[in-house]
Amino acid sequence: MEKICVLGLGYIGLPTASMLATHGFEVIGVDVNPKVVETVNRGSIHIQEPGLQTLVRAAVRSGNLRAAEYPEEADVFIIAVPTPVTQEKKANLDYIRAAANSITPLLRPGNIVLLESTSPPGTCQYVLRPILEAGGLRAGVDFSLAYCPERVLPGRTVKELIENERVIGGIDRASAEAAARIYRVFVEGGIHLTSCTTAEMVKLMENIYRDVNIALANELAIVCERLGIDAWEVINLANLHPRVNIHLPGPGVGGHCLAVDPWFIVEQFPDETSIISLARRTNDSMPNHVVARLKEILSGEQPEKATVPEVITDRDDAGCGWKVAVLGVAYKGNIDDARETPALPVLEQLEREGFSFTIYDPHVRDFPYELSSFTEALVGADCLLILTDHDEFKFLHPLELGKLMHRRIIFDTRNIINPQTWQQSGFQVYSLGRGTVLTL
Ligand code: SAJ
Repeated sequence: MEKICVLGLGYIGLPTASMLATHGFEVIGVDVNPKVVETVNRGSIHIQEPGLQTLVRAAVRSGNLRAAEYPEEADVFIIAVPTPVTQEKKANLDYIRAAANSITPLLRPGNIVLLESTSPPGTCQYVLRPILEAGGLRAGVDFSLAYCPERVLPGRTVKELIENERVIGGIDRASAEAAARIYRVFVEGGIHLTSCTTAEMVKLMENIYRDVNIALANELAIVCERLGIDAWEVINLANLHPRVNIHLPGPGVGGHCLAVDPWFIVEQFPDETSIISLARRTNDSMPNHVVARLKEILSGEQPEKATVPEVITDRDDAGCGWKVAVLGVAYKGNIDDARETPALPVLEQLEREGFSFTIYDPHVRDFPYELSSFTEALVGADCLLILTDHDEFKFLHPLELGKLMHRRIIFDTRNIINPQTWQQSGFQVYSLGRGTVLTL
């Protein structure tokens, strides 16, 4: 039985390791976090993803998946570690380097090394290759080396891992073919072979395309608010054109991909990437816009029990006295992931501006601000602020909620509620991308 060592048991490494284990490979899943190792060895999961629990349990029970803190000799090594950006928007490849350094002493002739982590163009050739070759073996001669970017959508990881087409880039043709042989075992979508730097660029452009398109939608939303028309209607109608696919506006772009990957190219080519960096800045400015709009919405109202602080601090107390119930902090709907979530800058600004707020999210467990139960979050609130498009928020009962609240105002930044129903229950309804109180 071929042995595969998967480095990193996160959102990609864990499903990939489990998938390989349930398809007849002996798999060692490596993670630096002992808690993750212990959880996986129990057949449990530390991240929520539909179908993942069943997959991991099956993999562990089959005896083919085992987790460990350190890598072991194997036939194939798959690196699936994070590649974050630093504060200065530079790619941080430390985790890739550490993973590569840990496998160099274990490499044997005939091995295959695969990188899955999203990486700046050139990483395979100029970062990974020299580290692995420092052990004395030569890539393309003694071992194969390829870039095999993951493409799965969080929330649909298990399904997409099987069904999506894959792009695999080798440092040479033989490396790409060696990698394809492994993935073909469970991938039902087509597998397309190319060079490793091309594959790195393909992966980045997929997410950049989305980020730029969302920035366009966000710009459109702000213009429509000023115009007093409905951006969502504009998008629906424009998308009827067979060659137009405008994405959706929102409170900002989060997650560990779209908000991060574009910087990998901007860092290398700052003078050639004005569109990419402008899109990033546009999307990053959306939390500001949400708070500005919220203040505008509430400025027509006066909080009844405004508590003016006795000591004047350097904060702007514009929001003092208002209680906002925030619904959703995950970076997008129906997932538990709050990495790079635009909800965080929204909340930080609300805090700076003296608003009080409560937060409810039915999926997220781990968040820098305190999370409340649904009822706790709503009691006495002046305004509901929807930041995440969780399904749970699409079917709320405004009449019931209204009874718990102090004022009936809702600001929906995802366009997921039915404005008519809410208006009929006495709510003032505001949406991102719509200029005024909605009158249908
Ligand atoms: N968003 C919008 N408007 C939209 C679509 C998304 O504001 O029209 C926001 C979301 O709310 C979220 C962010 O963008 O905050 C990103 O969400 P997403 O669903 O676009 O993407 P991710 O980051 O969850 O996953 C992406 C996917 N890339 C593409 O669809 C091209 C996924 O396939 C990749 O595997 C993943 O990045 C990755 O790991 O790179």
